[in-house]
Amino acid sequence: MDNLNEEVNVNNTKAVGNSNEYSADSIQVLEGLEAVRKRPAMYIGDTNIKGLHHLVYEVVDNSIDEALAGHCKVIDAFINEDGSITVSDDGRGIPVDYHEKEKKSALEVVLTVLHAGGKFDKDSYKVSGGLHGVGVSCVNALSSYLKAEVYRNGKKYQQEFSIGKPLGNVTVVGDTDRTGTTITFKPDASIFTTVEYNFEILESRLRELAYLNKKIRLTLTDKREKDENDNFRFAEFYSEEGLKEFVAFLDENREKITENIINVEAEKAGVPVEIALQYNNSYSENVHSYVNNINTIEGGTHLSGFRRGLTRTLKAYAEKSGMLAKLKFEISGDDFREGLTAVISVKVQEPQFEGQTKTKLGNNDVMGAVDQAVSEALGNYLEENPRDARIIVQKVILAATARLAARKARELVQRKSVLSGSGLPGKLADCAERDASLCEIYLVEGDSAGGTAKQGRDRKFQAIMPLRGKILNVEKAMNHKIFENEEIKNIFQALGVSIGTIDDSMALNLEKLRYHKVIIMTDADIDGSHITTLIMTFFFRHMQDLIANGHLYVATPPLYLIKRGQQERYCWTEDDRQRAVEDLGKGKEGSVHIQRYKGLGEMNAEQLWETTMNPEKRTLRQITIDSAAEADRIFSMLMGDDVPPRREFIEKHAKYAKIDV
Ligand code: 0RA
Repeated sequence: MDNLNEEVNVNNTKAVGNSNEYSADSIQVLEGLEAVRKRPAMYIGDTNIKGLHHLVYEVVDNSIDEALAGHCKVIDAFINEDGSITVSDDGRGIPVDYHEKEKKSALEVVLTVLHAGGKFDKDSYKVSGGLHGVGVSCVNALSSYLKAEVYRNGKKYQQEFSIGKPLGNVTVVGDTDRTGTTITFKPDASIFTTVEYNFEILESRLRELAYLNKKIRLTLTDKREKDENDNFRFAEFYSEEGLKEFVAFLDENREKITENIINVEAEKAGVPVEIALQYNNSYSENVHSYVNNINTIEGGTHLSGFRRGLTRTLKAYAEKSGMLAKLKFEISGDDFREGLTAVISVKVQEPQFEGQTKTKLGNNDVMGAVDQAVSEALGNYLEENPRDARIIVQKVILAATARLAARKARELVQRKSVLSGSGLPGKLADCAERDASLCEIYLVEGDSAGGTAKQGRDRKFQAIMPLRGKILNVEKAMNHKIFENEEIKNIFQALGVSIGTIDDSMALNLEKLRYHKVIIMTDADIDGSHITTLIMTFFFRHMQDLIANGHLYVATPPLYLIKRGQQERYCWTEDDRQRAVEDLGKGKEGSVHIQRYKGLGEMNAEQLWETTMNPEKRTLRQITIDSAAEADRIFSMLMGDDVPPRREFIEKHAKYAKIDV
């Protein structure tokens, strides 16, 4: 195709190239772009910050596909000065020749026909394509402006669009000696609730993509502002070894117990399988799975296959080595995954996604493929590395022993709670409403703020649960310690969900959840943000379903109260404060008084209600699990033993607003 004589058909009246040589005709028209504008959320998930960033992923995914097909090495992304996005690659360039059936150029088809991109090049191994896999035409539909620049056949071509409609035909705008595609788009502000891109969100997705697709260079440049050295903010990602480096990155702040990261790379039953795994001295399981570069947070057949293969292979080795001879109890599947960090990545031609968030793989044949791949590679590794093998088996035995102790502690707690009547903790000030979907519980730092919140709340639907000081650091504690902890028992009991093992809690019994909004409320200072992080870590590790189902929130108390005479303004940011001081400063009487709220305790009940608890006025930040892998790493860093990186991180992101998980 590349050496075709491609002219551009400017008038759209005459065909260029012919169908024997070129297969552009095979593109099928599936749906109009109006549908996308009418119901954007159906195509990109939502029209908030997540959907906004999804547009970039969609474009980058096309370039990744080109790279996976072996034609592209570098992908550069830019946040431009005007807030638009540019994604540029050095692939073959989107074809620009005439498409018979559509009566327009292939480029225009790719950019204006839903799903056209994927149907284009059947021979290439195309498995990428974002969660919704809608293609770049969908980005076009949702952009007030989009420009495609194609470098191909010694020419530079260009075509511009607005809300998905061509502003003209594709034209030759110059000569070139390179190939590639550059897409620039400006998200439509009438569609999205915000059009401001966040560097960190894009950065973490590009990093993830670099690890998942080794040997591709991805860069991100933020042209909106320069730093003190007059440089744009810039990040570059390249991984020579892929998943192995991903696991090393995730475990950077954990103590490894084995020498090497175990690497699995195989193709079984036509399914390419890549896995990297390593054990560390923590007590949590950190297994992240991907299908076609999509993080499958609900797991699925590939994850089941991995667990099966891992358990069977380790069990067989342990039995053969005689290390289990004296053991008087059964080892469970969970025990094999305590302290395990792993990334599983499979590429599936026609993935079936199931589950609430459509991130659970359903294809049955993938299970056996992953099982077989991990069994073979791990079996060989254990034979060749007896030292590591012994360490892993010892860790598994320790996990099984601890699990038994945890179960005993848990049973004790549950018996006690049955005995204590209602089973609700004494410190809980419950609400009157019984319909859980209308109920909220505030987890409040400290008894004194808890008291204010109790006075300030609407007791009809708001419950208050004061937590004393810092709750247990679950990242460092063993399971039975966690379930013996008073504050943690109180949280479980108040929420009405039973205390489970790590594995049980992944499938929490959310029908019993007594409040559909669980709101963390702490002081707006460093200590408060640390406590918020501790509580979020707890939910992340032990009630991840609660987060995944959108039940966890963080309250946002104001930082300042600005007063002048009778006028009062609450402020949440430094910018707010400056503006308020300027506004109120224009008045005549008295001076402007600035009160800095250091803690919730400095507000009276009415103020707390007005600013932070009243649903009409408050802002709640919903916690989501955008990137579970990134969240995992951040939690292990914030909560782990390694103090310097934690301090560095907290200082850099002085507000907890940044550790959005
Ligand atoms: C369709 C067919 C071919 C390449 C592409 C699309 C393509 C799309 C994008 C989107 C961003 N970068 C891209 N690079 C390539 C194959 C064309 C050929 O065979 O030459």
